[in-house]
Amino acid sequence: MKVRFGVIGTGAIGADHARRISKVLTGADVVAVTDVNRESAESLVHNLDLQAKVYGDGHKLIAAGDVDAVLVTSWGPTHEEFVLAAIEAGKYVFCEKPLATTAAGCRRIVDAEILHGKRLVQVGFMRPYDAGYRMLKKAISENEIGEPLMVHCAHRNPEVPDSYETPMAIQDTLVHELDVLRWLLDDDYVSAQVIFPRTTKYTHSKLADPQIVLLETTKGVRIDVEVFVNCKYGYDIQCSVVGEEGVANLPEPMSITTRKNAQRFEGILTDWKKRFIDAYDVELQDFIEGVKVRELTGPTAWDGLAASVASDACVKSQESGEIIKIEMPPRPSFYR
Ligand code: NAI
Ligand code: ISE
Repeated sequence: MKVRFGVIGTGAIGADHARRISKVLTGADVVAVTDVNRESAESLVHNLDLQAKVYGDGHKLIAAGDVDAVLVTSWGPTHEEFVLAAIEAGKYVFCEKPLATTAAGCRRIVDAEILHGKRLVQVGFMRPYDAGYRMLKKAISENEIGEPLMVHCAHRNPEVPDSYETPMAIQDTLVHELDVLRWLLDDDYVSAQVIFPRTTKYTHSKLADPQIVLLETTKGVRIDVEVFVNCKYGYDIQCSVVGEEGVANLPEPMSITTRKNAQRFEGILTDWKKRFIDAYDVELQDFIEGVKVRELTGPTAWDGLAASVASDACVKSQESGEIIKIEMPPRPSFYR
């Protein structure tokens, strides 16, 4: 039996996920789509040659009898409403990050899922599915570099739209590190601080860019993440874990080395879609397999909440400049 998806939000990642579900992955079809911009939903159906119905809104799509699983790829502030509606309808839901824009919103989702009594939600944190991060995790768990002491990261985008403002560096961009580093270190955060270096001339008045985020974990690991979203030269994700016995670095994406005109060079990707293309494929295939056997194993609503609690602290620190304590509520046994 194929898993029948309904897609809410047919913009950049919604269209890309619809493509992978219908053309790349196995065991699923897109049977329903909706977007506040109806033309966008209609052109997706046309471009991918889908046998899918276009719905007037997300709630009608969730209620549709032939939709088994909902893919939420609309704007962040709409996620909570759709995820809660899917849980209420007893449907599986894959929600792109952020699960909700505040920790309070994530908590409402966690509570609703626990009340339902069975996992229905997977959050679109794809980095734990990336082969490079998996290698890094293996090196740490097999004690190849000893106990981790420090982590140095960079999250660089070539550019962002004008609608991208200072808090989005945390809520939209850093949130990937907030998730993957908890997973990598098997740890939680206890404090966060954001500091602002000299600002690039390529930004605008509502976006302080770059930013440096300093995090501390319960085990005392210190993390620095440079978030630089107008770096111009490419989409570049770096992660270096310094342990007691050695250092493990996230591998660079595979690329040919070209020798030409007395130079030797390697290309750098510019698009997040390409950088994590395999990870997106694997995370969604994993969700499909989970829906089939009624047992999801990917990033949970609790992971969404944990990232959001840390994210809220970082945004507070952006505003005050202070070190903000992070207090994670105790993890319910449901998510152990
Ligand atoms: P986008 O702006 O390209 O697309 C969002 C689409 O949702 C738009 O077509 C918009 O009209 C539609 N939409 C907004 N509100 C709606 C509603 N109430 N009902 C139906 N449709 C609605 O944005 P993009 O880049 O595709 O991002 C969407 C979400 O995916 C965001 O939460 C973003 O953070 C996340 N994302 C995750 C990535 C990842 O690496 N995991 C990468 C890019 C985006
Ligand atoms: C975007 O929404 C993503 O999720 C990308 O992975 C991230 O690199 C980018 O900064 C975000 O805006």
